[in-house]
Amino acid sequence: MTVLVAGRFELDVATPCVMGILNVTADSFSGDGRLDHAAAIAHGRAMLRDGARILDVGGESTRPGAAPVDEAEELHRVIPVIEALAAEGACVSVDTMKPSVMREAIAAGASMINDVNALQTPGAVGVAAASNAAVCLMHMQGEPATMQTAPAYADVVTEIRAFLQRRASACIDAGIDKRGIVVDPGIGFGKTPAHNLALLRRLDALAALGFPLLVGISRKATLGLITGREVGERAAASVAAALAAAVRGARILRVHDVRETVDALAVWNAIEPWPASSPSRTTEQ
Ligand code: 9MG
Repeated sequence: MTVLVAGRFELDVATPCVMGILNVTADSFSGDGRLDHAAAIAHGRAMLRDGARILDVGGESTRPGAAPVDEAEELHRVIPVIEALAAEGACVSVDTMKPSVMREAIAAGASMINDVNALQTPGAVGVAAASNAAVCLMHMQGEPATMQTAPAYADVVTEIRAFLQRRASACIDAGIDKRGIVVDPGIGFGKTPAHNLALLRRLDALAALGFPLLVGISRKATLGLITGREVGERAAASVAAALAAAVRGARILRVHDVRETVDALAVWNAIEPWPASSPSRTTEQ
């Protein structure tokens, strides 16, 4: 499957593409949050100029221990940003766990739902099925407040693969178009660094599910552990990890450092073309 249908967009995911992270929060783990709408919109435009194919707009931080945000505040943060960028032609994803925010975001022009809870909140699958938005189903063990306390798996790859297959099947049974489903192992969400590295090494097993695979490792703690660098100094480590993920089958890289990642993917492709080697593109239907 090489095309991802997301609202009015058809994204060619035969080759890897970049999703730019647009946090409209005060407390993003990577320190990149922007509560000012105009600044967030300007940053979104800059990421599009740098080559992002999708912008992932979020108003509630999911970093370990982050304070929850209520629905009204989350809507206030994300809707104006989604409206503005979608009206300019961007393929916008909304990063939320709340069905009500999903619904309003789609009405504001979002073409994709990125749910770190894999649409398990009651009502979430129904909202997605009633729209033509794509969905990203991410694995998380536990919940953001406590997920890093003691993550444990018998076999992390097998368990996460089975979870993603179950969630994708539930979505298809509920009427979600299978051409709009993306799966994601959820690097850092209820996982130790060893779990994260095991998953990155075996992304091929997750890609084999047949859905485009999204990986988000940008600036995360595992990279800090490997390099000894603070969160703001992890761009090179993030690019290296994104490339390694792409080589193993990831087709959407969720990143902060869009320009650097797009350039690295282009250079890799020039040297060693991706298996299905056509230039990545996004078209509006
Ligand atoms: C919101 N968010 C933070 N990290 C993420 C990741 O790795 N994947 C997805 N889909 N969303 C994420």
